[in-house]
Amino acid sequence: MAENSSLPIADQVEASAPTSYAKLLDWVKEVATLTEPDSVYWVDGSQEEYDRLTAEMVEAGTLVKLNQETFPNSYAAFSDPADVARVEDRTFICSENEHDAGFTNNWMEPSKMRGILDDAFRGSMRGRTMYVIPFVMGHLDAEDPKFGVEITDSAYVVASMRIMARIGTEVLKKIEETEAFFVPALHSVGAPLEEGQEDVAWPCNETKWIVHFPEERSIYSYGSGYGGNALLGKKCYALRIASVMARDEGWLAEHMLILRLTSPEGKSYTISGAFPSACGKTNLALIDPTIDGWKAETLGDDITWIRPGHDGEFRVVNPEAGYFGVAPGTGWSTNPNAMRAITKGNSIFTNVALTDDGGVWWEGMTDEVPEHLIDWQGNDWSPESDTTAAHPNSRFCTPIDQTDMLAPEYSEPNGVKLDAILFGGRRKTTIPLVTESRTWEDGIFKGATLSSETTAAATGAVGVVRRDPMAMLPFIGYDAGDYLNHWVSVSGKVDPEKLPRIYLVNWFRRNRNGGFAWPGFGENSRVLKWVVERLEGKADAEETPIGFVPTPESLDLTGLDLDPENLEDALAVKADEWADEVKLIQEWFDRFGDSLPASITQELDALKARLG
Ligand code: GTP
Ligand code: SPV
Ligand code: MN
Repeated sequence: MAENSSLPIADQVEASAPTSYAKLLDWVKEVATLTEPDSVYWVDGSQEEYDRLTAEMVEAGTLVKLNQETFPNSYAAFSDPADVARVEDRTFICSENEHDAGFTNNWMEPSKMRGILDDAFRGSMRGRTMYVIPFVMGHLDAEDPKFGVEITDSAYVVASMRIMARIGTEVLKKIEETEAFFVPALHSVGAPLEEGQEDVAWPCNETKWIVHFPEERSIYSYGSGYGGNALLGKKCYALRIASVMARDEGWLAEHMLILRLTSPEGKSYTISGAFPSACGKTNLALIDPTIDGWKAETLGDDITWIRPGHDGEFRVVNPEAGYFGVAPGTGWSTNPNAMRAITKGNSIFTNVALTDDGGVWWEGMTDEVPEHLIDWQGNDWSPESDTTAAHPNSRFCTPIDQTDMLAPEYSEPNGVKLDAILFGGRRKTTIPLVTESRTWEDGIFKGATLSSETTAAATGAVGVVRRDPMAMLPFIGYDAGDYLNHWVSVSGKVDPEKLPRIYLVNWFRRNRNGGFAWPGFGENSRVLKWVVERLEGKADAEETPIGFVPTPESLDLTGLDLDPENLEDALAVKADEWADEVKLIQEWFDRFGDSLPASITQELDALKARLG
C-alpha cells in the first residue's frame, strides 16, 4: 500500500512505485488522479499475494472458500444478477474513422467517447484500492512479447488475471528493461464508496462501457466485474486490440482452441478450431478420444495467435495461461479432463451453485442431481425447482497447467506448426457434421459465412441464428471486410503447400426427431480422425456442392451405437436447406458493401452454380 496518505495520490504513486519507467508511471499517476482511489497497489503475482487477496475477499463476502478436500485452494463468487455475461451492445471500437470500426461494431467519435469515459472514471475508485497488474499475453520470452498493464479496482479481477495470464514482477521488469510498449487497460467496477458507506459483495454499475481505441491500442472498461468485460487481457486485448496489431504486423488473432492429435502410427497434427462463445471450444480442447490408439493433447481453449513462421508455415500459440470455461455441461461423463483439472484446485468459480458439503455444482457436472443446493442467487434449490441451479453462463477459472493432457509444446514461446483449421457453429439444420473445403479460398469463405445460434455467453436473445465470421463477430477490432481481406493477404505469406486445410463442423445438428443427430464430446474424435486421414490422403469423401463430406463408411464408428438414421441426418446436404442458406449468405454479404474480398464473392457465385 502507498505510505504517507497525506500526500496527493500522484505523489504517493511516485514514492511507492516499484518502477521508474516513466511511460508507465505517468499513466498510473494520471489514472490515480482521475479515479481517486484510497491507495495504489502494484501486483507482484506471488502466491502470498494471491492468498492474502482471496482471504480479504472471503472476509468481504465476495468469495466463498470451498471445501479444501474436494476443491483445494478454490473459491466461489456470485455476481450481481445483472452482471453475468459480456455486454456486446455496450462494447465500442472507437477508431478515428467510423469506417474502420465497420458494420459489426458499435462506434462513437473518439473525442466524444473520451469525454464520457473521463466523466465515468472521475472519482470512480473512491474508497477502494487501485491495483496495477503488469501482464503479458503469450510467453515472456516470445520473439515479440505483447505486454499490457491493467489498472483495476477489483481484487476479483486481480485474482482471476493471475490465473488467466502471466502477470507480476517478472513482467514489469521486462517491460521496464526493454522500454516496451504496453497496452494500457483501465478497469473500474464503477462503484465508488463514500465515507462510511458499506461495500456490497459484487460492486458494479448499471451503466457499462467496454471501449477500445484501436489506433492508440488502449482499453477502458467501466461498470462490470464479469469475465470478458473485466479480465482485459482476454477478449479486449488478445482478440480486439490484438486483431488490429495483427492486421498491421501481418498475423492473425483468432477465437480458436488448439489441439494436438497423435495417430496410432505416432504422427502428430495441430488443429485449431474457431467456434462462437459457448459452442464447444473448451470441450474439444480437452477431448477424451473414444477411439483406440488416438492421443489428444491440449494447447489452448479460447484464443489463438497465428503467425507466419520462418519455414513458410503458420505457427500457433495460446496467449493465455488459464481457462475461463463454461461450467454447465462440463461433467465427469462429457469432459473428464476438464473435471480433473478443475478439481485439482486453485480455481475461482463464478455463478455456480453450492453443495451442502462446501463444494460446487452445476447442471451436467454429475449424472446424479444433488437433493439440495444453494443456487447462484443464494436461494435454496432442489431438483423440483423451476430455475437452473447454476447460471447458464457460470464459469470455472482454472490454471491451464493443471491439465494432465497439456501438450509439452504449450511451453514453446513461438508456437507450433498448424495443420488444419475447423470452423464450427451451433446449427440445428443445414450444416453437416463435417465438410472439407474444396480449396483454401473456399475455406476462408466457410469461415466468412460461419453462423451459429446465439448463447448465454453474451446478454441478449438466445437461440437466434446469426452470422459470426471466423467466430469473431464480437471480437474483430476493425472493419469486418478489412478483416476478411487480411485473412486473404496473410495467406500469401505462407508456402501454399503448407497452408492448413479448412473444415466446417457442426456438433449440434438435430435429427428428424429433434434430438442431437451426433453424440458429440469424446465421439468428436471420430471426426478428428477423419480430418487427419484426409490430410494423409487416406479417408474417402463424397464430393457435394458445398465440399467434401464423409461417406458413411469413411467415419470410424467402431463401438459407437449410432442409429443409421442419425448418421444420415448428421451428414445430409439438403438442397432446400442450402437454397435458403445461400439467400442468407447473400444478405450477409450485402451488408459489407464493397469491402468484401473479390475472392470471397467469387466463392459464393461458384457455390450457387454448383447448387444449380
Ligand atoms: P466460450 O468459453 O464461451 O468461448 O465457450 P466454448 O466455445 O469454450 O464452449 P464449451 O466447450 O464450454 O461448450 C459450451 C456448451 O456446449 C457446453 O454446455 C457444452 O456441454 C456444450 N457442448 C460442447 N461440445 C459439445 C458437443 O460436441 N455436443 C453437444 N451436444 N454439446 C456440446
Ligand atoms: C466468451 O464469451 O467467449 C468467453 C467468456 O470466453 S468471456 O471471458 O466472458 O468473454
Ligand atoms: Mn471456453
